[in-house]
Amino acid sequence: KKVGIIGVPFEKGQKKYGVSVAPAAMRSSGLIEQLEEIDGLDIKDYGDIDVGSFEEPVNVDNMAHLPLVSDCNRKLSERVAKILKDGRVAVTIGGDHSIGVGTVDGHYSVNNDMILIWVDAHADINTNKTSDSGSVHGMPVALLVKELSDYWPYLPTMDWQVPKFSIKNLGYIGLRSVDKYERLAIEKYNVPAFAMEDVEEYGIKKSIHHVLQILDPEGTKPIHVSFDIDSLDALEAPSTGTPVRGGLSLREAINLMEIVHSTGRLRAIDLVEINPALGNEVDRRRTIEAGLTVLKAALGFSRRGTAPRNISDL
Ligand code: DIR
Ligand code: MN
Ligand code: MN
Ligand code: MN
Repeated sequence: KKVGIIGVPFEKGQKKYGVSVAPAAMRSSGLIEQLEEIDGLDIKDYGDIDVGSFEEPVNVDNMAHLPLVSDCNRKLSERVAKILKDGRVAVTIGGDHSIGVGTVDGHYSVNNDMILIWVDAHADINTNKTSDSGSVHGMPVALLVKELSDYWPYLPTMDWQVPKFSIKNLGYIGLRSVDKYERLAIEKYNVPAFAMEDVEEYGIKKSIHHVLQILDPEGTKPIHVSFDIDSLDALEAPSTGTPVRGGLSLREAINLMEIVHSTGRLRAIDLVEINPALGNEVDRRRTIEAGLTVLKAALGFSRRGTAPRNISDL
């Protein structure tokens, strides 16, 4: 199985310094080497997106750094599409969650029948009118789905991104901090949203199976998982910008990813919002290790262990 890795050292979709350091921190913590140890994986590193720093002035209310967000996502979308066309699973290491615009846009351009599982404490479906923060990492889903396109003003610099993905192909897992208008959108469009109380009721295994069953009853569609590290409980992943207690355990996240892997249809995965600059050294190590563990589960690492393919390896 072939995998392509992209780093996105981008943090202007939110306000805290440090989430842009995550790709370098993940690489120096053995990202590539650890993935290469998974049986049968062929890893190719496509390097980091050049995120740029020059920002042309634009006039959009309550939407910070739109031109930088746009520029980074345009490049990222092309890179994701290239990796998929190379026949590889696209693994994107953020960066804040505003980069989900580029990964999903790029994936959709190659597989327009894709389904999207957004694993997050937050729904990230604010528009600039409903957001309390003005941070674009709380808006990527609303930018992506065609059903919400009329709720946006004209967005200068974003002409390259035409929302075509349907909200009918979206599901959530892990929600526990959802703004009022985000909840309205989820209810209006009947998005399968397994918030933490639903994970309590069904368990993580049935929760992900239900989402997959609702979005793709035939079980044939390409899957994109956008994994915000803050979906994990703040005790499991403390080094993140907007931690929320009461989240998924690492074991639940591993199990979720193992189930997605077992479909054989995972085509793209984003790992976002790890901020190595937040917390102490123990927090930092714990958060990066949690991220690596989640990725490995998604890409086929077996907790049971894997026997050698050829006994003469002895
Ligand atoms: C909040 C927080 N709903 C916002 N969103 C976060 O800013 O729109 N997303 N932290 O990951
Ligand atoms: Mn998010
Ligand atoms: Mn989040
Ligand atoms: Mn809010």
